[in-house]
Amino acid sequence: MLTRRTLMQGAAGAIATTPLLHANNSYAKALSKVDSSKQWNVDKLERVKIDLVTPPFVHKHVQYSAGDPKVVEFTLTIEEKKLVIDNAGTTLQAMTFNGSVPGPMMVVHEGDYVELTLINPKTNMLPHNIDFHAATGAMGGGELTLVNPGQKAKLRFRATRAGTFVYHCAPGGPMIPWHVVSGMSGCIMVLPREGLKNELGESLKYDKVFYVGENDFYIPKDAEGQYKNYNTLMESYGDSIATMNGLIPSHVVFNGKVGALTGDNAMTANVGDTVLIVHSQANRDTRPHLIGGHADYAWETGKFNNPPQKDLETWFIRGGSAGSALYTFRQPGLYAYVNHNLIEAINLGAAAHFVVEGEWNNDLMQQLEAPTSII
Ligand SMILES: [Cu+2]
Repeated sequence: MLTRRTLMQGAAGAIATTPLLHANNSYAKALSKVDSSKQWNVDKLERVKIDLVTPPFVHKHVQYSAGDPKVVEFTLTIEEKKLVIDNAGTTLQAMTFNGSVPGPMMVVHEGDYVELTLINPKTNMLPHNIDFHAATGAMGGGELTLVNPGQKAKLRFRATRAGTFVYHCAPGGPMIPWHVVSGMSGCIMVLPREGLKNELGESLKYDKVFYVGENDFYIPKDAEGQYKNYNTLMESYGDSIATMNGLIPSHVVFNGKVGALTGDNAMTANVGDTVLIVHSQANRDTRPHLIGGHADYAWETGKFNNPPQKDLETWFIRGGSAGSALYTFRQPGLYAYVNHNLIEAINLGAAAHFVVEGEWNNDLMQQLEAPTSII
């Protein structure tokens, strides 16, 4: 019999379960649904040509309300060149996309078509290609983009999954790890068409986005224990493979060099800014940590159609992937952003800085007594 009491119990039960159901349903509804079986006439879609920028910066883009799919055009030019990778002048015979380590970050929206022109100038010595983890199709486009010096190729793929994904060179056999640890990786961020969402399906927006690409380098040493300096890529090959196969990196760095993102090159923000930090590692696991801050939201695996984790202290980025963390700075100051293997951060180089300006909040932290003698 339906009484007022049972009705109320039912109502109470409904209330008790509502938040969970609400969260799941909202998130599910909020996910962008891209029908990859729908055939678009690519020739009639709007085309956008993007000028890529050097990391940690990211080209301008809209975060949400992306409208119909677009064809987004990018160009990457491969540069083989010697780079200085620490403050002692140690050099790497590097291989790069667009001259930087990591290569530039690309941003598109789920369902867009990515159209990449890959150029291998004749001044280079080696064949290269690009494998997009975001792409669907054999070798991630690697077989279709293998270019000798003096050649270029163009690949189009549909970005059917939302998230941050690594791209890297993969020209075959032992060339693959050598090219990757010599600098040939980068990241593409495929945003959901309606932007990022929290676990309840509510919109999340960022004021700034930075791209941190982490690399492990394996610089051979001479008999005296000094890092060797090579005149050409091929001259470095044999020693480099032997050092790589020892699996002990000589350097673990953000953005190609010890100190690339510290001091004058620190990333900047203001108190109240919400910052998205995208972090890739194409070869090896890492564990980013913002000292004195957190990830308000983190997509450790980088894939935006999963609800983000909240309030993380350290997040884990699997080798061969890119993840991201969203944080609103609440206090001014100098923040170190590190790989929290602290040996790798402090002794080998995997550290960056954020300089944050604004008003200090004593409620969050206050020095009650300055250091003074105990006696
Ligand atoms: Cu390559």
